[in-house]
Parts: sequence; C-alpha cells; structure tokens
Amino acid sequence: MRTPVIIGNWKMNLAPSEAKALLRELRELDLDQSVEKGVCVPAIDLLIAEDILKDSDIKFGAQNMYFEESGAYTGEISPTMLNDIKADYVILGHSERREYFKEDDELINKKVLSALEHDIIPILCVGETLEERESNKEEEKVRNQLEKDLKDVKDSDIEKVIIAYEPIWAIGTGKTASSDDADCMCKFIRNYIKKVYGEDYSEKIRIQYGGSMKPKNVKELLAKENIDGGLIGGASLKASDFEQLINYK
Ligand code: 3PY
Repeated sequence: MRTPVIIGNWKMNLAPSEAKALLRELRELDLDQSVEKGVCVPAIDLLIAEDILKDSDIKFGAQNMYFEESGAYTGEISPTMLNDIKADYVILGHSERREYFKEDDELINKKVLSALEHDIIPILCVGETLEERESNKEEEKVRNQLEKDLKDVKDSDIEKVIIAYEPIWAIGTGKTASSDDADCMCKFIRNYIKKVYGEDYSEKIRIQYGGSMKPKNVKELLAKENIDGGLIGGASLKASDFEQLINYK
C-alpha cells in the first residue's frame, strides 16, 4: 500500500506576513494522519515554514533549486541550503518553470540527481499541452520527459521520487482531467517505471495528479488505482480547502 501524498504548491503567492498567518492556521488543523502532507512555498517563506511547522506532521519544501551546492549563481538556492533548514521536498520541472524560465530536460535531470544526492525528495512534474493531447501525442511527450528527467537515477533512488502528472491544459485554468484520463496517464507512468526499474519499484513509486485538484474532485481522483495524491495549486492557499483535501477520505 502506498501512502497518499498531498502537497500544496503555493507558486508565487503569500508574502512572509501572509505565509505566517496561513502556516499557523494549517498547524492547528485536525488532519488525517494516514495522509502525507506538505507545502512547497516561495523561497522567501522557507525559513518561516521551517519554524512554524517544526512540531507538526506537515512537511515543507521549495518550488525549485539549482543543482550546485554553492557558488556564483545569482538568485538561486542550493540543495545544501535546503538541507540546512531540513526541507523535505523540492518541486522540479513544473510546466511554469519549463515554459516561462526555459528550463529544459537536461537541467531538470541535473536537479533531480542533485536533490536525491542531498536526500531531498524531488517532486518531478511531467505533462502534455492541449495540442499534444488533441493530436494523441500525450504519451510520447510524457515518456520523453521521463526518459530525460530520470536519466541515471539509480534503482535504489527511484522509489524516493514523487512524480506529478500535470496536464498543462489543466493548470490554473479550472479545468481538470477526467479521473479516468488522469488515472490512465498515471498508469502509463507506472508502467514506464516498471519497464525501466522493475515491478517492485513501480508498485512503490508515488504518482500524483496535479492541475486544478480541489475539495470537490479530490475523492474521485484519489479513488483511482494509480493516483496516489495531488499537487495542489490555488486550493492550497486556503486553510479550509487544504483541510478538506487532506481529509478527503
Ligand atoms: C495547479 O494545480 O495549478 C498546479 O500547477 C499544481 O502544481
């Protein structure tokens, strides 16, 4: 049995004073302990998350990092910095980073390898555009991303990775993939892991759905065999929505 994992992706929202208020609210919620939960916050909120969440079972992480440990990389944060504040996760390869900041698979792969080397769980995002789906190229696109982004990830590390299937056309649009379509792609991803790493690992790896997941659709999506959790955008910015998402059972 895989432990469900639901993580908020705050994106570029909540300045430190607002982050403090929401994190304090989250810490007071009565949340299902059988669900792994966390928030990935803007870099400026990371220390606040470390402080406020330290005695809770809500984990936290970053939304990006560079792969080197230190050096002349203006504007970046490193895996050792994340280690220093005991961050659990880092989101890598989100479609917004791929599109607006031109991150390519080669760079994302270096970041995935670096996160694993530093014991930070990478949440690797993959997914297709609407155009690719409409021309039946969604599997080709996702396979290609998995091949490149997971290159050289060792067998012993693959089960630590969380893969988030996020169809780009469902991100921030309010549109959600149908639960059957989402499950179908998550199954495709699991089968890819089975082919490359073997059945044992494919049964252990956790695959999230992301893209307008909210209290209204979480139960249906998570009832599917291959969907083990969610990467949540807008709905992670309100304590009452976060509570309903985590307590979906
Ligand atoms: C969304 O739900 O919009 C996301 O992009 C989650 O990462």
